[in-house]
Amino acid sequence: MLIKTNRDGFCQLRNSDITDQSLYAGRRDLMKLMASGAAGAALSTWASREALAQGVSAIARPGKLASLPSVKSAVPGAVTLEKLTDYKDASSYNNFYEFGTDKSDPASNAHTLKTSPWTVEIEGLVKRPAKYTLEDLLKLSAQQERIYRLRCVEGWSMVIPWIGYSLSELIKKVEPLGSAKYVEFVTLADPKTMPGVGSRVLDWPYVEGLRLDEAMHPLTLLSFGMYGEVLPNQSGAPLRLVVPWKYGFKSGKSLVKIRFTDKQPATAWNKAAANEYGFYSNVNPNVDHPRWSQATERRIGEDGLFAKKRKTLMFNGYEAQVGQLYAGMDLKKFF
Ligand SMILES: Nc1nc2c(c(=O)[nH]1)N[C@H]1C(S)=C(S)[C@@H](COP(=O)(O)O)O[C@H]1N2
Ligand SMILES: [Mo]
Repeated sequence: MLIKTNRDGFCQLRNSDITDQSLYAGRRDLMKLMASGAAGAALSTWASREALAQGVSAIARPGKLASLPSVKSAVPGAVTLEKLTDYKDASSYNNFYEFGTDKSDPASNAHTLKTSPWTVEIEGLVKRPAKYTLEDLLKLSAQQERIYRLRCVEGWSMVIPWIGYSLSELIKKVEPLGSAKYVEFVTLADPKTMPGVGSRVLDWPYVEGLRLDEAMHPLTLLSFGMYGEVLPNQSGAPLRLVVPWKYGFKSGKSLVKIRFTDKQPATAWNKAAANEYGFYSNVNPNVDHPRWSQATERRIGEDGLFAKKRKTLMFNGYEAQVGQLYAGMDLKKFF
């Protein structure tokens, strides 16, 4: 249970943030909502406790982009008590190679991305292949706020209040055939608006993949926003995946195609360096990257001279929710 395992994060939140005016306001709003019974019905006991402790929707709402109203998610594991990463850090320290390979490149360059009109094609082994507009997708299911850790394979992590709904909601609508075993995610590769696509660091378009049961897991989020607003371009606007128990590169940004297949998809990072980036890429402190350890991580925003590294958790802390998906598998072999 998160309340036991995240003592540190909890204490930190109380000491440093509890006096924050906006946090108080958020807690009051949430308590009013709960008292009126509007939110209570949708929240299990643990979820309401964790949401109350964090005052989720009140924190760091930057106010520059269109707001994205959401309800609190009741998906188990969707809320962590750790202190949220500052919006400024989450939107200025990014990996989005289509806009350059430096962490600051996406924030400087992604303004050229044109996020409207936008469509996502669903194809392959499904009963109902379709072309969805962004507007259709936004309405397809209720938007929820979920606070997930995202752990990059390079050794840093963030805690972000994402907005979206489980990808399973969309998958159920298109009805995969019995032969569908994998899902391939293709992201935009537009040389006109994405300066990085001219480089050969990766084989464009950026492609990622999941096993169908991983894609159907309720934690797998189709995300349209963060911190109460639509995604900033550098974070993968207008929609991206967030798979919180896997290394960050599995969470493809600016999705344009979702394809159901019977074969394991060839993914961009695996094609670039198969010995370094496996198909599964579950966060695992016991399986090192060939060039560095994965046992610890640096939390963005805590990178002062004396900041302690954090221990990386098995499946990024989501083992109770997703461990079963890998029962009996040799995770050193299927890394
Ligand atoms: N299309 C696309 N998606 C991408 C990437 C990318 O380069 N292109 N980088 C991945 C990597 S390596 C990480 S760690 C996360 C970073 O997400 P963030 O910038 O929102 O933290 O996005 C992932 N999604
Ligand atoms: Mo990453």
